[in-house]
Amino acid sequence: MATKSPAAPASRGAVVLGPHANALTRAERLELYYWMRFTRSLEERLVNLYRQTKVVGGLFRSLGQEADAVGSAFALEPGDILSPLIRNLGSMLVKGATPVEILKQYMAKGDSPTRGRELNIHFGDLERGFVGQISHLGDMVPVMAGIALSFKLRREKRVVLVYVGDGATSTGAFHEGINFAAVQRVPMVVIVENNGFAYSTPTTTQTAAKSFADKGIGYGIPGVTADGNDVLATYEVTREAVNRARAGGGVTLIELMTYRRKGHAEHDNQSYVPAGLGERWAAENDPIDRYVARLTEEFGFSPKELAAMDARVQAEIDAATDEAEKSGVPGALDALTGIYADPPLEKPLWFREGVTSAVDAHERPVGWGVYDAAKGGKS
Ligand SMILES: Cc1ncc(C[n+]2csc(CCOP(=O)(O)OP(=O)(O)O)c2C)c(N)n1
Repeated sequence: MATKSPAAPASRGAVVLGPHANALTRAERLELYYWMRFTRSLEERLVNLYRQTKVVGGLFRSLGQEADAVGSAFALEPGDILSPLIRNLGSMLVKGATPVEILKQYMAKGDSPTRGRELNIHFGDLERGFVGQISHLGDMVPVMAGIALSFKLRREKRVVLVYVGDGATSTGAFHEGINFAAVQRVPMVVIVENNGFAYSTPTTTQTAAKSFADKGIGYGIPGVTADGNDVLATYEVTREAVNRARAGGGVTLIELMTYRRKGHAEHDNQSYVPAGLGERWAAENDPIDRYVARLTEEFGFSPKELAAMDARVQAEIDAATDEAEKSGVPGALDALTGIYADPPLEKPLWFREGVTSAVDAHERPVGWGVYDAAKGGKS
């Protein structure tokens, strides 16, 4: 049975490697470290840029959740597809999103993947295997169920992985999507990231269920709980579910126990979080610290080797930042690109021609009249 995560950090006892994690090569073990470190350092860079007001809009951190995002995405094959949420930067990096793209997105650059229209990690690329997320909680579950169904109908041995937060499990879309996927036995894995809070709502008031994994019973699918702050445990449980889905075994619901160490977004001061809780998770259950301990004590990596990796990550992020900063903001008329017929049937903004400001002339057809307060609104 899962512990409700806001109460206390999960125990850090010795974890036995499962067959999938056991089969990882030395290079793959190091790669897991690289992606976790990359995720954290890239977010730290984004915080710097946010404080310089170069990041426009919200900044969403996955601090303390890097193992959950990276370990699960690492269990996929290149042809598989995942749908990330705001705390799955690590999953997107594993699937091939580049730091330059991420930085440009957050800075709303004109040549960012969404050309300044959407911020943070709201973009997708089916070639690389990640779908642009819908912000409405739970809505990616039916979307991904549909993609998984298309794989099944086309007899393609591909799997989808969909991430939801604990809050998203309370939506109708989550229920409808997972039920449909379960009945159709589509190749899908659903990960519930139980990070303690949905915005300011603690998990304890989100659900009366003892664990999110228990919800699998209601859909007739396996539900398992794993330590989301242990990258190898996360990889193990996800790989098992992915293999099962690929072999025609249908959907698995995985609950990953983790903790959201920052607020919902950078602006959130977490006044609703019990004092000292975040600090305890940082000190006792940091996913990177835990993995570093295993890499050095169990798998024979030297601190020097890891330091070299840290330096590589830093250099790559510095280079990406320099490149992203060089780009300009989108041109005003770019707002029309991809929206209207191309080439346009009408000259864009024809009604503004010759107008120097909105005060000089109205932009509405004359027939609509103008508002005149003195005449009670009549023109
Ligand atoms: C249907 C819907 N309701 C409300 C929101 C506003 N909202 C955005 S994120 C969020 C909290 C999400 O919590 P959770 O699903 O647990 O994910 P976490 O942020 O903890 O990773 C809320 C309420 C939304 N996006 N969609």
